[in-house]
Amino acid sequence: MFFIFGSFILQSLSIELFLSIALAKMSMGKIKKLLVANRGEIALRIMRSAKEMGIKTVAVFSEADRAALHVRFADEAICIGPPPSSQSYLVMEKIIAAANETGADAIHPGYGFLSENEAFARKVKEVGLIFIGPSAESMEIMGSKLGAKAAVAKFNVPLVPGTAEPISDITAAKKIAKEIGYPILIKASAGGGGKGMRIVESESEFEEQMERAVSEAISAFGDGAVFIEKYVAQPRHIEFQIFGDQHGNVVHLFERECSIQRRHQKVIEEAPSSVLTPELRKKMGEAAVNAAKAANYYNAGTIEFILDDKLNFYFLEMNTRLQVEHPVTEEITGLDLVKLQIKVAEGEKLPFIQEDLKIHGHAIEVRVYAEDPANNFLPDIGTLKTYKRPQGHGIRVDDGFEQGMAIPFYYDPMIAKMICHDETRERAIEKMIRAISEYEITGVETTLGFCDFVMHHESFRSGNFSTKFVESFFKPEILKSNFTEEEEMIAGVLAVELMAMTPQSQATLISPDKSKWRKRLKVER
Ligand code: MV4
Repeated sequence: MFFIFGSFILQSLSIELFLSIALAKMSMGKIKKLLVANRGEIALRIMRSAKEMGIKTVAVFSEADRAALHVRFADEAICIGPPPSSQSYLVMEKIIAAANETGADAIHPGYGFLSENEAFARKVKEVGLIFIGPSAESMEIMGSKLGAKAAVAKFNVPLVPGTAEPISDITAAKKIAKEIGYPILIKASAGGGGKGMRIVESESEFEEQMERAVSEAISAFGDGAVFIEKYVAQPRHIEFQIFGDQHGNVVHLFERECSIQRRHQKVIEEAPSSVLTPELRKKMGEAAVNAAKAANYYNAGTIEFILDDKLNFYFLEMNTRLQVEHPVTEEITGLDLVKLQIKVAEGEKLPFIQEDLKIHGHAIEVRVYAEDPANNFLPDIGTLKTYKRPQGHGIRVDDGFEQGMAIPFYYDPMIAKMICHDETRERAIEKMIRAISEYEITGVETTLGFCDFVMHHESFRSGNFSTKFVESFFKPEILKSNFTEEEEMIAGVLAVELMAMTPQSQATLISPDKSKWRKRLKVER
């Protein structure tokens, strides 16, 4: 009897213990407070999703960002140093200290800054915090281009013909280049953004270009390893959004077309791509999922492909972060990718399988930079004298500014991302044209006029364009003056009339905003 009673107590004790461990495990992954190690629109975008999930938010900011919107939006904010990012947003210790000080249990790196830094991901984990992103091991595999190519090759992902190893011996390299066939590309293994990349048209320029590629790679990445690939002329840049959980499930969330870029900086992205057939989408999607599996990948990632004129596709690299252009994927899938990232980081399984996912309509994103497209896209830092966002159905503006704010000179000059979503590509373009015309920004030059030019361009509208779009079709003069001779004559007449007026009537006739002069001239006509 005593024995039975004893074992009953023991049993119920062990059940209780089991239950409490299980409960602790279930809530262990639950994030209560999230530190966002970023600034601007992406910090706000991440915090919005966290807030909806009942998660408290912590902002970090540099001295240049004291008045920034992400600081005001967060539940708590900590200053992490002087304006240069090398002394603030890039200092791992300061960010981890801020997390400890505020009792945050997770860190979201956003994009840029520390988002693809494997040492940071490792450190965050070591101090017992959750890193919202992939494992440091996955980041390490994909961080080297050659390492990434070697890993995905084992999973049947198509690669551009080329060398699998870094090249150092010129004679051997020339022999390989000849076999591949000119033109070829020399790329830096540690590369990114086209740095350390050289086209070689023929054998006679091989040595010179190789020397340049190596020295560029050393100065930019401290690593001179380069490799050779067949040069794909006028490719399209198509990337697949993938998502994995920590239980081995990986799906793709379709593609984004990112061919409209200048100097390796994207300006316009859309989803889906107008060149993919359902069959090609399925094939590329499967290759993207395989590439992610090759790195035991979880959380959000992007597989970059180039597509040649015969619709052959090749893996280029993987980006192990949430990307700037993720909203177009959100619009066509109806998913909130940041919420999904947080849930996956908490240990949850993906709530869907591939077959559940469908494309809804078409989404286009334009990046509004404080840059002057008429002047070689030079950054134009200043204060937003007027800042009025467009409104209406299917328009989303992700930004980090309000009227009167200054764009800090220390960081990326992106003012906003504007995303238009509609039933078809044509309607999304029409909506974007309307939205651009409604967007009012004065005080700085912006890329809005350039984006308007692209939206009207026959090559963009037909869907028949490549990564060469900007250099082939865009001439700065296009934006410099598009007044007709007649308009310029009216302007002259108005100027004479104005000189004869009192200052008060002058002020009522024209606004200091140049864009209004044009509207006025059109009315006069
Ligand atoms: C290429 C290529 C053509 N052939 N590789 C540019 C940056 C880096 N991510 C890879 N890039 C390219 N690799 C081969 N074998 C053309 C580019 C390229 C490009 C790629 C994607 C988006 C825009 C681009 C603009 C110019 C060149």
